[in-house]
Amino acid sequence: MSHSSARPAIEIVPSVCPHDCTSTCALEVERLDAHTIGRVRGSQRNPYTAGVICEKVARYAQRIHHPDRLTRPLKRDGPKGSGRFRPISWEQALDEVAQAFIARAQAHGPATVWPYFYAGTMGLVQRDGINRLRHVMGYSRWHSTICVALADNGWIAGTGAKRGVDLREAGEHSDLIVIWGGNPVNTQVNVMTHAMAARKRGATLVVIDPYRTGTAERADLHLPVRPGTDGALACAVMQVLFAEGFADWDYLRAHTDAPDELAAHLRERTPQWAQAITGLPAEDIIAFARLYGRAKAPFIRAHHGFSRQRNGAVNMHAVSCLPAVVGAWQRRGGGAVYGHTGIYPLDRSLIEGLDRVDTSVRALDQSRLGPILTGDADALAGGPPVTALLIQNTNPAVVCPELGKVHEGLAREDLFTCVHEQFMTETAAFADIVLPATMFLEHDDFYTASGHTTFQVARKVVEAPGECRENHFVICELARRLGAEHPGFRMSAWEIMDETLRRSGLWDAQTNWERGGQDCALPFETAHFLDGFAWPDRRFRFKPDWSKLGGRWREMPALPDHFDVIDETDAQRPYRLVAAPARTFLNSTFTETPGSLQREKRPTALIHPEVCAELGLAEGDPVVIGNRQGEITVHARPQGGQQRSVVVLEGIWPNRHFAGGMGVNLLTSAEPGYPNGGAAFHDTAVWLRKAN
Ligand SMILES: Nc1nc2c(c(=O)[nH]1)N[C@H]1C(S)=C(S)[C@@H](COP(=O)(O)OP(=O)(O)OC[C@H]3O[C@@H](n4cnc5c(=O)[nH]c(N)nc54)[C@H](O)[C@@H]3O)O[C@H]1N2
Ligand SMILES: Nc1nc2c(c(=O)[nH]1)N[C@H]1C(S)=C(S)[C@@H](COP(=O)(O)OP(=O)(O)OC[C@H]3O[C@@H](n4cnc5c(=O)[nH]c(N)nc54)[C@H](O)[C@@H]3O)O[C@H]1N2
Ligand code: SF4
Ligand SMILES: [Mo]
Repeated sequence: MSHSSARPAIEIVPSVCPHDCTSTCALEVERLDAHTIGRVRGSQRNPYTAGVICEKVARYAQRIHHPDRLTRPLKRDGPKGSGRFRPISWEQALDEVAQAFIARAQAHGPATVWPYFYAGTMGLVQRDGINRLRHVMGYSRWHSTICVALADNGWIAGTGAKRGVDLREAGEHSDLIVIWGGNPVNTQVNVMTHAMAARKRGATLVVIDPYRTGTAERADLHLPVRPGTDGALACAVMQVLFAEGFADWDYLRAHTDAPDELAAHLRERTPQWAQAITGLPAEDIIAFARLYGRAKAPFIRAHHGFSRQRNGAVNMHAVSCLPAVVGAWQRRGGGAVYGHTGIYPLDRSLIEGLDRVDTSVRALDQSRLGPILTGDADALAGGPPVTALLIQNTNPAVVCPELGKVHEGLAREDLFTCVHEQFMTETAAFADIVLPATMFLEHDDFYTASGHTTFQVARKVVEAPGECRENHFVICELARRLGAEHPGFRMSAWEIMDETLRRSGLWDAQTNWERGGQDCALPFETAHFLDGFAWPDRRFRFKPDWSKLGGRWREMPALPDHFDVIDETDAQRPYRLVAAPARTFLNSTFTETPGSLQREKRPTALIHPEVCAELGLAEGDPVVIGNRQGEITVHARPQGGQQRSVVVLEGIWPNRHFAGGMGVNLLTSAEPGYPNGGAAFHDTAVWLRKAN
């Protein structure tokens, strides 16, 4: 069949999606030549992701071969934030960054330098290697709060560990699936694969979300709760469960800490009580409680979305109490999951330099970048000003709360900022030095998953364009120039992976790659906490010791409750803004790809039709959303299925898409959540006004 002019067959190469999404899909990538990819598909090798991926990653060729990719190091050539740059060599760029860090550390002490990163890639070597440099140099430590702090603390408060029952098992065996506070149709499509498989078998699907999401549209029952009140809803559900004989007292006595106290405490937290707080009719709360109580194997998929409230950890904990009350953990397909990242037995010390941590160095809160850069003494934890930033894998000029202060801070002429990026993001535009970064298909790395249980190694698939370099290269080259010594700075990414796997007792990198990942799932008894919750007394905690989880615990309720610290509405600000994720963006990533922009169109506020009528707003009209931090202008869309007080704006659109030049995070607060910080992105009281 072969003849000389035939094109070579397209090669199909395995990879792993690196994006900040709990699905961590196993991928198959078409390699057209050494530099070019074609389609990206889901791989069947992983039984959780099972060949299904989201549309944005299926179109990855648009992103990796985007004409706007950064390909050369750049030096600022105009005022701060002007976006004017000129190309320089890697040598010069790295020398200038190292010199700036050394000079500022001499003037203010090493804690003046703050390596600032997040999860643009979830690959452990490329993402977390920056911590090795941080710890060896004594730079300011990192308090990670932008995403999981509230949810992790809330989940761990009761169960003791970040793990739970596999959603695949629920897909096969559960008769009631509750998707609580998340919109997986947008944010992690594979949850729907398993939830819909259950529904096909006859299981009931319940979605608890302030607005009628794509996920809610697939549900048998949608409870449009008022944002920040899930604690009250969970309490009322438990009140009904105890009152109507659905509580499993044998289980409660054997496996939980304070069931009698809980039952007594809940007596007054009736559906009527919760109606006033949640805005949900008491009958609907009772109906849901009965569905849950009668189900043989009810399963809760708890998401991050509802934890992004000042009281988010209390709400997550309250929800995690439900399966303990009815003993659902004992049944196949029953129980709950929020994430599985606690199952991977990984020794991260080589990657992160954990052997070199100095706990006397101050830790700075990721979400409080604005207050930190504008000199808030409390946010600076009593230490020196931050005068140098090294930013990798994150776009804080768009995604961080209190954006007004973030921009004011990034514009400081005395602040030296190096941004390592794939695109000229709005953060990179503020930099002194911009370095061009590889994408996941252009470097090696390995990945844990939160939504499933397989640990996956991925190899580089194609050559990077121009002078793009991986994160690990930048960290090692800076280490050399700064005099930082650690074995990790002298190894390749692959060598670090191999050595980490060896120390962790897992398959070596090559074996993992050849076999398509190592499944770290725990046995049934452990996954269901039947051999004990992860506490010394092995009991689930209805009464968590919040003081062990963070410093802001004194005001917190001892037992599940409505913890009334949210940004409540008042006469001036009668609406609650939910700044939800968009389907074809991933945070601010993919806001550069044509396919995603076409679908998302423009920043749009979903507003109750009656409110639209009152304000004289028709579809598409410009509307101002504001609070004391500022005002933004977006387009209105009347939408039912949500409470009148709820306004939803999907997507972390770059600021340039808004008429006033600032986006949704101008309005969100950097005030830390309880008990240990965490950004409350969906917890914002606002006013609305028709724009002139
Ligand atoms: N397409 C897309 N995918 C993404 C992302 C994205 O931006 N776009 N982001 C990624 C990231 S970083 C993460 S962490 C994950 C998060 O993914 P999940 O953990 O699945 O959570 P989300 O889907 O973000 O949850 C958002 C939903 O929470 C709802 N919500 C907000 N406040 C409340 C509340 O008080 N109560 C209740 N019950 N619901 C509430 C919102 O209305 C929204 O529908 O998704 C990842 N995947
Ligand atoms: N209003 C509102 N704000 C939010 C949220 C919300 O729901 N609403 N969600 C919050 C949440 S959950 C999160 S996790 C944060 C996420 O916020 P970020 O972590 O900032 O996520 P992205 O905006 O996707 O930016 C990631 C950046 O990393 C870059 N990148 C990707 N891979 C690499 C790499 O290998 N090397 C380098 N050097 N760069 C790379 C990408 O080009 C991209 O610009 O946003 C938070 N902000
Ligand atoms: S669903 Fe999530 S993990 Fe899967 S391909 Fe899309 S972004 Fe990546
Ligand atoms: Mo996140």
